[in-house]
Amino acid sequence: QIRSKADLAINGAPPAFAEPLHVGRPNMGERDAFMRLATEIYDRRWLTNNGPLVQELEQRIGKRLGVRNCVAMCNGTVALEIAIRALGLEGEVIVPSYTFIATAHALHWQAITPVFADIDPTTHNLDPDAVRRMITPRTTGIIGVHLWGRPGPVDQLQDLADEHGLQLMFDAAHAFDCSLGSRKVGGFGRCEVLSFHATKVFNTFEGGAVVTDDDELAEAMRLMRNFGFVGYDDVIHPGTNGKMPEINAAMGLVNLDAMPDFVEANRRNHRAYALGLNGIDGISLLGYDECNDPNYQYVVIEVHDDYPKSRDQIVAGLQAENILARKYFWPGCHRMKPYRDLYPHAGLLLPQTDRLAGSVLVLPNGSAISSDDIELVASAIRMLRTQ
Ligand code: T4K
Repeated sequence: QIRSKADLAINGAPPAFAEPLHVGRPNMGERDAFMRLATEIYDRRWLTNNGPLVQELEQRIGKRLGVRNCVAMCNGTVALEIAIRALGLEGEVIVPSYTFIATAHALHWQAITPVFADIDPTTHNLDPDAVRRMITPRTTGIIGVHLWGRPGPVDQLQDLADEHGLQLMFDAAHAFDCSLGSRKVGGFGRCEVLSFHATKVFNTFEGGAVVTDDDELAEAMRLMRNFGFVGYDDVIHPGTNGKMPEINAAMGLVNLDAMPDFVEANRRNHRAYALGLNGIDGISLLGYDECNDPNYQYVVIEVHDDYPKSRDQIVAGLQAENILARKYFWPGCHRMKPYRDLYPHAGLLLPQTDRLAGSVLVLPNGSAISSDDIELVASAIRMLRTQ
């Protein structure tokens, strides 16, 4: 525990942690089970191109999420690009700016204009009224993001999409295995995109998938992820290389078995953070609703005006302790170089995004973090307040 100002690294004390404490330390399932699958891959000499482990992973994820199709991909960004193309999006597509840059890039990369809409400051998800204000005759779709794994306003967005004849899809990179009440994430909109990056609650080293109940859409995406090939010689669709390798699927199968442990560790960590941060004026921890089967992957705190330091000062203080807290998703996509020149006035339309991007920080979580670690992190934040 950091008990006095003199214990803080910014005041010259040794850092609280000898090794860096990372936000996205990967969750790892059983090593022996992974090695067994790796050996099978070696013996089989089938390394990629829709191998048996990829097919098994797709089956298991589809069943788990209650969707008819899971199309595994090499990462979440390519999965987004393929889904966007399969839906025929063009012109302008409305997205939040308060998201990882990949959501916007997946559009811009395909010469589609990402039009940034503001968020609801309490949920951090798209505000349907703000989305409505951004619809123009060039709009073809909306991409909602279930930020931090908390499901977005799916019904309101679906109503808006229906009213204006727009396509709706979701970036569910954070929301693997989460629900909205009794409805599992995976079945909302025309399709939903998952990321299985190393830093996600469920990882395949790198990886991703598009899940959908639309068989035709799934078939198109299966073609697109494999250059449009059907059989050995025939190309019937434009495409790219979005395939997931077998070794990634092996990691996925092992990690699927361990999901209850990962989520339980995250939930335990969340409780420990809630306890540790309790009563620190000016700091609030973003909660999860138990009814929505959260995966608790992100420990998100907001620094309010009555905390005497800025968010960036806290981050600097924590980094001095070797606690690598992150400023996700600062400064918002609209202020990143590829977009700020294209949309110089976007900031005026995004007051909540600007405010949140300047006041949120994400703390270390995952199965590699212990309750002692969390006590130490919380005590650092408590002491930094008085510093
Ligand atoms: N949509 C949304 C809403 C997303 O959040 C993301 C990805 C995507 C789409 C795209 O999906 P992918 O194409 O990535 O599948 C990280 C991840 O790279 C990215 O996947 C994730 N979102 C984003 C929120 O976070 P960085 O640049 O912050 O990651 P990085 O490398 O700094 O890792 C975070 C921490 O984790 C580091 O302090 C080190 C630690 N770490 C990381 C890796 C990779 C480890 O300890 N071991 C590791 O193997 O973006």
